Formats: sequence, C-alpha cells, structure tokens
Amino acid sequence: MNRTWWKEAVVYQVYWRSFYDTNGDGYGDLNGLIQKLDYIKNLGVDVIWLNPPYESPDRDNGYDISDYCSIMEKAGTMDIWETLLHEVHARGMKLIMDLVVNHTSDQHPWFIESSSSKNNPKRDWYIWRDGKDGAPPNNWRSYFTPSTWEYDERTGQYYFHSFATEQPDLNWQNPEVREAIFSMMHFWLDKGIDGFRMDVINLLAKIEGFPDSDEPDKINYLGNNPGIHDYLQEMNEKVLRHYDIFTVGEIPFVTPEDGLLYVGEGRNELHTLFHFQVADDMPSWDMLRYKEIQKTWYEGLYGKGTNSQFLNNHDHTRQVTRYGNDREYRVQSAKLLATMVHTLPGIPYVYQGEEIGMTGVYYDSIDDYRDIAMKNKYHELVEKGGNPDEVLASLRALSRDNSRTPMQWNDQPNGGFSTGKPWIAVNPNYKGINVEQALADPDSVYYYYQKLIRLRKENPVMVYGTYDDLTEGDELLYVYTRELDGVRWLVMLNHADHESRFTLPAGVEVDEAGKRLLIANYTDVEGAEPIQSVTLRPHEARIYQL
Ligand code: ISL
Ligand code: CA
Repeated sequence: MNRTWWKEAVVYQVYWRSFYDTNGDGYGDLNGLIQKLDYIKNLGVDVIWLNPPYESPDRDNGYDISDYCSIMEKAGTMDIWETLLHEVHARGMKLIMDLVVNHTSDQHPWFIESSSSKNNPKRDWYIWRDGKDGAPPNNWRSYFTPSTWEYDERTGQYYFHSFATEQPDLNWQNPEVREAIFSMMHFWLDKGIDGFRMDVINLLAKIEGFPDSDEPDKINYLGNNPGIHDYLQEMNEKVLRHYDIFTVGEIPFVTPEDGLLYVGEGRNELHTLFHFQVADDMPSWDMLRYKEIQKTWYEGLYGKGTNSQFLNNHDHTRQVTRYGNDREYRVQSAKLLATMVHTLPGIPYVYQGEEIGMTGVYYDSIDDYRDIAMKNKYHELVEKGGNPDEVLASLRALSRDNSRTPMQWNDQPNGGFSTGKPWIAVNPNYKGINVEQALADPDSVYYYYQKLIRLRKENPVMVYGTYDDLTEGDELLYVYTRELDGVRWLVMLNHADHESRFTLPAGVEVDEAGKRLLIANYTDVEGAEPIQSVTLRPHEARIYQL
C-alpha cells in the first residue's frame, strides 16, 4: 500500500460556534479557535476540519450557505479566517474546509433568481417540477421534512430539497452549476487550504424522472445514483488533482463495495469517506454488528482504499454517552472507545470535547433544543397527534444538540466558553468535566488521547497494518491484532460494565518475556504480567506489542 501524509493523519473536528467565544455574543468564533490552536496542537493532531463558517442565514448551523466566498459575521471576517489559516500552518498543522454543494440556502442569490420566474437564466440551477394532481411530484421524504418537495406560489412549481425547505438542492446536471462550484473550490484551494470534507457528496446525482418509492421512509433513494461518479471524476479532473490535498466525502447509505467506487485508489475521485453504518444505523452499542462492519470494511478496502474511524461528530450524540458508559465508568469508557477508534484501520477523527470525555445533554423543554432536524421532527409528530412529552422523550437520545453544547474549558460560568449567553445552554456537568481539570490530571482522558496519537506517529503498524479479530461472536470482548512487517500489536477491549476473562486463542504466539505494554486505561497494569489468560476489568483497554 503506498504511504501518504493524509493516511497517517489524525483529524480534529472544530464545530466553531460551540468552541470558544471571544466577543461575548454567545457564539464561538474563528478568533476563539485561533486562541486555542496551541491546545489542539498539544494533542498531537495533524489536521483540523472546520465546520462551515460561510455566509448563511444559519437555519441549519451553516449548512445553508448564501455566499460561498465570504465568512458569516458570527464566525468573524475573511481577514480573521486568513489569520487562522496562517496560524494553523505556522504550527505545522493543516486545515480542511467543509464543502456543502448538494444544496444552498434559499437565500442564496442563485436561488432567489431561480425562483423569480420560469424563464430566469438560473431557473435550471435548481430542480423544479410540476405537481401531480395538486400534490408533490413524488412521495419521497427528505432528511428533515415529510416531503422532498416545496411548493412555490410565485411560479406554481415545486422545488426539490434533500434537507430542510430552506436548503434547495442544486441541479448538478447543469454544467453551469458544476463550473460555478468548481471555480469556488479553486477560490479556497488557491488561498492555500489543505482539502475538503464534502457534505453529503453522494447525493449530488438524482434518480432520473423521480419515480415514487415503495418504501418512502427509507430515504436511501437520495444517494448513490447514476451519474455521481461522473460528477466526482470531473471534479477531480478539473479541481482536486491539481493540489496536494486531502479529501473526505460524507457518504451515507454505502456498503464497502459501493464505498470503494468513491475512494478506490486509481478511481480518481476522493481519498476517504465517512460511511454511516455505525453513526446512522446503530442507535446504541451492538458489539456483533460493530465487528461485522469493521470486518467487511477492512476486507473491502484493505490495500485498495482508505476508511475513516469515528463514533461521533456534530450530528451524532457523544460517543461515551451513546456507545459507552458516561456514568461510573466515564473515564475508562472514553479511553476504551478512543483506543478502539485509533487502532482500527482508517483515519481517526476526534470531535471537539471528545478528548475530555464530554457527554450528551438532557434538556427538559423542546425550547432549549436548537437542532432544526429535531425541532421539525418534534412538530411533525406532535401535529400527527403525538403526546408532546413522549415525543420529546423519544427524540432526546439522538438529538444532534447532544454534541453541540459549548466546549467546557473550566469550571467558571458557561464552562468558560462565553461571557455572554451561549447560543445553546452549556452541559451542567462542566464543573466536573472541563479542559482545565483534564490538563492538570496526568491520568486524564486528554493525556490518553495525546499518548495514542503519539503512538500512531511512531508506529506505522497502527496505520498500515493488517487487522484480525480474535473474538468474533463475542458480545463483550473485542480483541484484535494489527500486523505490519513482522511487528504485531494486540488490542484488548472489555466493552462491559463487569469483568471478562480473555484467553488467547491457539495459534496466537506470545513471547511473554519480550512483549511490551504500550498503553492501558487502568494505571496499575503490570507490563510483565502474562497475557495468555487475562481478567479484564470494566471498560478496560490495553495495547501490547507482542
Ligand atoms: O444527522 C444525521 C442523523 O442524525 C445525519 O444523517 C446527517 O443529517 C447526514 O449525515 C447529513 O449531514 C450533513 O448534511 C446536513 C447537515 O445538517 C449536517 O450537519 C451535515 O453534517 C445538511 O447539510
Ligand atoms: Ca463570538
């Protein structure tokens, strides 16, 4: 497998509006990120992924863009963004920007023109259709609303939107649209950015004719449609291949076979992807399913394409809450999940706050939530007759706001995030979980991440090694090896609230005297203790070099 800088990278995701507020308006900002760059650098990461800071009415927190080439006031200015890029590079890190080109805001001048009349030159930049007998053109659901179609009285037609009604989809069939997007990409790349995280990039191509679906609630008809690979190859040819950059596509609804079409080496499309078999399709921890996902992606991609590893981001509830134990074993569990994400094949992502074991949030009232996806769903279900308290209870666990609460810097008001009123309330547990405390504690989750990331820098086996699960069929223990050029690592994880006994299967040779303990999340583990048969404590994680 050929080696590149981006395969070896660890990426840190900054949801800037919740990171650090420097002017007291309650929103994190780019100046705040600049002030905290040393904190990020100290973790050892290579790349920062910045969520969209572009001009936007902010109905979907920046994923509804009204001007691709300017910065929204809440985030700062273009000058501040330029300083950010400079300061990131000055520290030897890289910056990748979010690219949101499946849709724009309905306030984008392109859409304002497009919707103004049927013969406007930009009419065909979006997807307009006549209704069918007074109803929408087909029965599809969007991510955030009951229909993908919104009626516009001005011209008596419907426009298509995969997300909120305020996020009309661009018509990628139109070559003028593609050229406009490609030139915008050059604009950012020529400023010196190091790549893109591409929002729902597999949604660009739509099914010809928009036929009704037999299962409208299963929205996978939105993605992976004929034409998508032509668009991405054209993007690669006209834009991407001219720069030494890193690209990661957000690609829901893919299996490893389809995934390889996007990231296969030699396909000339993208470098890596986020698939959503875990984040979208595994609501709570399911060890057997998780192992199966790891195995099939490893077998599908190893040596041919590069995967990503993540368990949470700004759309998905914090991992220690959703997939671990955020109560009595919070610290051990956060470290175990980190051990897993950083040792499975693929590029590891750290979502801000994960490195101090931040948890999901519980608000009493729907009014305290901000997420448009959750709010729309809440109103839809209540309008259908649902009991408001029960509806809220059913939506809390996976609300995107779970991961969007302000970064907890210290035990001061608002967790030190802002001197004003935060746009979303801080998690009340900030007094016990915050950066200041993590930095003062040598056994903190933070320093464990730092050590894991350092191990990755020093050991190519973590990046390029083969993967072999020794515990297939086991619902609690996850033990696997990684191997490269004669170097063999053993990763032991007890994903349970109680002890589990693990015995090495026949055929796995250990030189007991020569083995080396590389990291452990319980501090009292003796490196020399034999591992032929081990009792692992709740949420215990260890890595050995055999
Ligand atoms: O949030 C999800 C489930 O809770 C995901 O399915 C998510 O909506 C989907 O992966 C697409 O997300 C991306 O595009 C959206 C934006 O709202 C998200 O924040 C972004 O990550 C539309 O641009
Ligand atoms: Ca601010």
